[in-house]
Amino acid sequence: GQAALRLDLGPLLEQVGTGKESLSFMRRRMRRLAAQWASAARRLDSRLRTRSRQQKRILVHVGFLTEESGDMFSPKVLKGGPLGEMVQWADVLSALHVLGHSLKVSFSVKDLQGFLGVPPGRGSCPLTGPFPFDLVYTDYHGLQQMKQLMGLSLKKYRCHMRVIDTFGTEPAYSHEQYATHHNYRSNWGYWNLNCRQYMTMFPHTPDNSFMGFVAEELNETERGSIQRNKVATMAVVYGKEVSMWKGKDNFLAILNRYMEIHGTVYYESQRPPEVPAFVKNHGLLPQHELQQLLRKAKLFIGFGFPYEGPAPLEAIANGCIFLQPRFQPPHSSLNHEFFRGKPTSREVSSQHPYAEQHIGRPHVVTVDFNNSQEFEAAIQKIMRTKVEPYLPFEYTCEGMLERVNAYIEHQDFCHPDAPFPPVNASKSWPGSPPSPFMLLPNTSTLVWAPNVTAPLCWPPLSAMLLLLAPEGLSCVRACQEESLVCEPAFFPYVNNLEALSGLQVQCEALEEEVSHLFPAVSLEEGECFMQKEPLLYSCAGKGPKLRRLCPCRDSIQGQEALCRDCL
Ligand code: U2F
Repeated sequence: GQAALRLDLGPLLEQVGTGKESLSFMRRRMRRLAAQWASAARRLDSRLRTRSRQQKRILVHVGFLTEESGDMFSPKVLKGGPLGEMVQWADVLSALHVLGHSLKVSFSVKDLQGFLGVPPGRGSCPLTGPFPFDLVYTDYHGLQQMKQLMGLSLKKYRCHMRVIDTFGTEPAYSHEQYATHHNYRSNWGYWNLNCRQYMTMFPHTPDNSFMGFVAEELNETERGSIQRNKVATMAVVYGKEVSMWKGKDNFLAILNRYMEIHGTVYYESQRPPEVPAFVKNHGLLPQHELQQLLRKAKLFIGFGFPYEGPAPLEAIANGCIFLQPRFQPPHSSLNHEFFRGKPTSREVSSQHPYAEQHIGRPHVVTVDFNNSQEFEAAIQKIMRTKVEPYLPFEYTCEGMLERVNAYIEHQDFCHPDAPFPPVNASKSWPGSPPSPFMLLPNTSTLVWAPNVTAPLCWPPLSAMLLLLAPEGLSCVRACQEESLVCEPAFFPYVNNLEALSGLQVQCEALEEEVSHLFPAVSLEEGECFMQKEPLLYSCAGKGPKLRRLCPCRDSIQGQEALCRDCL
């Protein structure tokens, strides 16, 4: 049947059920944002109505909340534990429901088993018959559980999987054999998925798809009253768990000279010693009360942990300025305990790189906290700076609906020719010399918009701009420096000599290899390298002495996941 937008979250709330603090948290969030989802759906409706959208059969299996995975999260919901993941799952569920698809929701292995039609019993059991879902949204725990239930037949159905993965998974870690032999070891990874099947919390890793979540939107009345009620001397500290306050006394002391400091730190009975007496601690607040506090506050300040959570976006959306530490050198799985074992070598340049790089001043101030002069000057400046509440479009309900809908309509990893085109695709290239060349303004980077078409490719190839990265740079960076986004879906179309000659590269020799660094050109030998393994196409890959061949694309202002021709 056809998918029709739904304005009522009631039926979804019933599907989510009760019985755990994590589920109650998600239900409260869904209820609180229901009106916002409905009005976003109305706005989107006029844009989508002209298209017919198939209703998809979707299973949502939240692995990390199952008893079988140990569920470390639920017992900590009211005690300062991580809530970001639950924020995101609540929003994923809401978006899929609003988009009108047919949803099954599971928080236990037993329910998962029932939905998949695996007969009860011991041992894993191959599924017989067709896979009962078009799409499965799950996480790393859920994948493991499906493997236990379905055994090897999971491999057959893996193209249906979408994995919610906060910090992202890079191709080098995802390819089982390659990761094993090249020391890209991790606690996760190894599933041989196309990395675009991993969906992240922020658009930080273009090798993955950006799923995101939403923050509260303000109407005109609320905006007005926020401006009137801001207290220029009020600061809220980011950190609901005591450990996040350890060793921060001198920052707090400096801040205390200028502002009244509020906290929302969970505590049992006594005030935690890490939280100085001059701090007004409210204890962990329900989400809506935290929003009220943020509406009054001028400053929201992070001390380095948690990384990349939702709270800074909420603060900025409520008119706060977010002050956070720069990390020099950047934190990553190579040098920091928290990221160790995560399937990525992404370098995290501050507590919240999205806020730093995508929002920036005046809403976000990133400084070296070890330099107390710089720190103090930042506080003084923030108190004098006026800002409006700000929320990037991609974190509004409408933005999330638009993006998730585009993925559902266009991302197909099951089609025999998709996501990798037939090998002879290069035949469709125009004869050389290809044209047109372009010089991007203000740079010397040669960019080429090749004239190739491939109906199955999404984003469409019309969005492609091809460039040769400066030596040693990843395609993530190289595209970014031209205000573009690396688009891994385009790699198969540029993994050929025509693309290189289009960029006026002359190859002394040509090699085809299995490596996440290719396609690329080696500067020393003048040797060109093509990619042999489609799963290893990687925006993140970078190597010394290598100039990578990078397919980039444009993006819609405020919606980085989509290009202008993507909709
Ligand atoms: C991130 O998880 P966190 O849960 O630590 O992220 P935060 O940004 O602190 O907050 C998540 C939500 O908690 C809410 C707040 C946010 O939506 O409204 N909250 C609240 O309800 N009451 C309060 O008093 C304070 C906050 C990240 F999301 C995870 O993926 C990571 O695992 C984790 C560690 O890096 O950081």
